[in-house]
Amino acid sequence: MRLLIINGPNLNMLGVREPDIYGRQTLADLEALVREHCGPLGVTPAFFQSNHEGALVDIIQQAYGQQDGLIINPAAYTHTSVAILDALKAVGLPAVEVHLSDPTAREPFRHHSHITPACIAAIRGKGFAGYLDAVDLLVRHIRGQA
Ligand code: CA2
Repeated sequence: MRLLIINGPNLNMLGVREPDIYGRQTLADLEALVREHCGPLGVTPAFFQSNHEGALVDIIQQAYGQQDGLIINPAAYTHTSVAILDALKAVGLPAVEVHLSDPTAREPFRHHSHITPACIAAIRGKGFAGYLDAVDLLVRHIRGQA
């Protein structure tokens, strides 16, 4: 099973700034953790991070026919991007939305997600563990369909 893990704008700054909110570990640490978790499950993960909305739309489109599922932390685009919502709907792959923090417990402008309607689940506020839960959820979902 192939899963693509997509991280949006500023998540390349993990471990560099704002450790109180996002922790001290880096994006490379996150990717290594997910890779380690995927191995015994027979999942091949691929990773992509971009600060650009169009690049995120492109990679979602490219996943069509190539990946079995998507894990996406759209970061700030969560709250603004109809383009990412439309791309997820267009490819129709099972997707899980992940947030390190719980945006619904932060500023009001973070409370709404444009992305959730295109996802089978949204996991918020569990830090890196949320990505591992997303892998488990997708594996159950995709194998359950087979
Ligand atoms: O909690 C999350 O994962 C968010 O998606 C993170 C976004 C934020 O806009 C969303 O509301 C919730 C921000 C990502 C910024 O990442 C940084 C990481 C380290 C240092 C600075 C920013």
